[in-house]
Amino acid sequence: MANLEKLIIHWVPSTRGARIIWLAIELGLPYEVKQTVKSAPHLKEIHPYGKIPLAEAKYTDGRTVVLEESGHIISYLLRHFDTDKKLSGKTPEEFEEVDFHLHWSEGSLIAEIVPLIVNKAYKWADSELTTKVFSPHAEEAINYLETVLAKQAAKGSKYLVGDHLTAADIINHMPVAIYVGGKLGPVGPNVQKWLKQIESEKSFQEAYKNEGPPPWAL
Ligand SMILES: N[C@@H](CCC(=O)N[C@@H](CS)C(=O)NCC(=O)O)C(=O)O
Repeated sequence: MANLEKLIIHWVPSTRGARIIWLAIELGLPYEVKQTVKSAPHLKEIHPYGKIPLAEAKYTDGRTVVLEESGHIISYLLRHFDTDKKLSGKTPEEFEEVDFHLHWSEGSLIAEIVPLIVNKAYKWADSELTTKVFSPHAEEAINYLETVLAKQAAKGSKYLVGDHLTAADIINHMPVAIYVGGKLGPVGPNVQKWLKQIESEKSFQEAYKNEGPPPWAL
């Protein structure tokens, strides 16, 4: 069977890119970070969508598997390289919960938060659309995480799924960090504690060591 020679991670500071570096570190994969800029034309030559994160899994038999879209990249890497199920969920129930977060984070959570960042950046924060539609939806998503984390805390866990860091924490970090750091709405104590906890992990510190200013400060 061919082995992974290298995972090339195309990365831009202050984007979703570092979450893939974080995952690669946690999985102990050989990886190389190629820094670029958003919408760089060469990215579309690698994958026609051309967004960050974008990764290329290079195998010892000469194959290259191009990986695009956070949830898909993470799920591919878990399927192929998380042999002891460390980051995928140890039990079938935990596996489903992690898988839920891989979809929910990009499909729901970030979708509720992006309009708030845009409004903040363009100073439309007092628009009716924000106060009546976007803010309540984002708040609902963050409250959902608060509920999950409160239940986890009652069981003695500091993480979203099971008793240790999983891909659920990794994928949700960025949208929550933006929401909390950008002061986009109220945040419960368990979400705040969770954010501090995962940001204190060694693998996080390593993955984010070259990170630029947060998106709300750009
Ligand atoms: N849902 C996608 C979002 C990808 C995305 O929009 N990435 C941004 C950076 S965080 C990007 O590449 N923007 C540049 C552009 O829009 O051309 C994922 O999670 O991979």
